[in-house]
Amino acid sequence: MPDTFCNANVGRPTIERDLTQAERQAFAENGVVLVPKAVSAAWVSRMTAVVDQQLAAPSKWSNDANPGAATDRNFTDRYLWRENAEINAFIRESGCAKLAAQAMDSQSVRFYFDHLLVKEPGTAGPTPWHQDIPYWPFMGKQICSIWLALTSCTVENSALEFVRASHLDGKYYAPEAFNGPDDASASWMAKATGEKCPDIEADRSAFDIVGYDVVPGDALIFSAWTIHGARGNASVSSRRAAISTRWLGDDAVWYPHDGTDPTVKAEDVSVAPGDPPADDTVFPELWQA
Ligand SMILES: O=C(O)CCC(=O)C(=O)O
Repeated sequence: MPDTFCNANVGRPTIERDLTQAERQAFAENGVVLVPKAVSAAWVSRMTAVVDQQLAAPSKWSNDANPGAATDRNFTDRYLWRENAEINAFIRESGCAKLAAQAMDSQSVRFYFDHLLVKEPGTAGPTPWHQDIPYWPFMGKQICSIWLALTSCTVENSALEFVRASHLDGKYYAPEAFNGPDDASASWMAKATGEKCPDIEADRSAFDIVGYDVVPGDALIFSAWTIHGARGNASVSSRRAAISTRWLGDDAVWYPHDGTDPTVKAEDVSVAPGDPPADDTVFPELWQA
């Protein structure tokens, strides 16, 4: 059962829970696990406020299909933790670092980046099926995301779907732009490597697809190697919003190469290719067993 405590730094009640043995096993076997009530309502409300702020004033790392619109807007923003005090508090104090460590069976975890993912009502665009690892300048199996639901959503309204156990396939699929091939803010993907992700929508029955309806505070923890995607948001009235945080475990190594996310580049870090990301400024260590 989750236990409630008051975090001395923040002075607000929060919830911290451990993964159960069954949840750890589900992550290992399926490459994804649903974690109900991963964080408290207070964190959901604080991150929801950040989403509202970023929609109104996107950062240079945003990706916005329909700026300012209340409907049909597929919006992401990322890499805010260094300037945004609320996200900085979230990654350090919400308990997510420990959840990531437990899922990956890792002795320590370092933080990579935060990612806000919003689909306003009536956003037709799906999130293409993809793996995360080819977007990032890292290699290793102990790398994961925690996608925290800030709104309720069903699979029909753009809750995430996964190809179960695809993290074990040994495949490395080239990244795809979330807002389609003409998306200028994703031009960095042009030089990406990897084979083309299979056309899962063309024959869904050929894949073992699992989707998760969620309520605010639920989290999906998934391996960076697990294929995942989402439909558009079919709701005419409800936003779908989430914050995904990216975590590096014991076997992660720095692997800069063409076509990866330019938020952190080789010149920004003090580590050499092939080394663990032991740069405490860029990839802070936020959990140790
Ligand atoms: O929220 C979405 O639509 C996509 C999320 C995703 O791909 C991720 O967090 O890695």
